[in-house]
Amino acid sequence: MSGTTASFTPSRRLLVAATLLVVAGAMSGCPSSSGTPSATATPAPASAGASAAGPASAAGGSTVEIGNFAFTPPTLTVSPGTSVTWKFDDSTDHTVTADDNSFTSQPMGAGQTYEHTFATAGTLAYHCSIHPFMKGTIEVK
Ligand SMILES: [Cu+2]
Repeated sequence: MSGTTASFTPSRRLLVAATLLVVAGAMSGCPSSSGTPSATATPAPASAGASAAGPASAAGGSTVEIGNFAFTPPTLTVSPGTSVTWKFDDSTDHTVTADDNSFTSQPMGAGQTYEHTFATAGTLAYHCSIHPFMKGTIEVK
């Protein structure tokens, strides 16, 4: 689904080019021009792509993934006003609950998201109220 269009392998490209040349030669019916079929016309840079550099994350927010009974990343640094989205993707429900109870989510399961905007600078620890050993931190600065 990404933009990587690895269509032709170089060898297949050459094959196609050679076939075309042969066909063209046969159609022209002129065997005299068989000096050296200059197949070097279009080198076709094989390494055009090397494009493994997809944009890591969409701008405008930050995301914490919840899976395997852990918040990832455990500490997320954002600037004031950032909306943080927690993506629940685990086999059981979790919550996102601030240690100071300034915010909390409902217990949520895989596929759900919870969002909270951090308006002011500070360090905010949070946890899962169902599994208190799950801890995370949002640093706003
Ligand atoms: Cu949990």
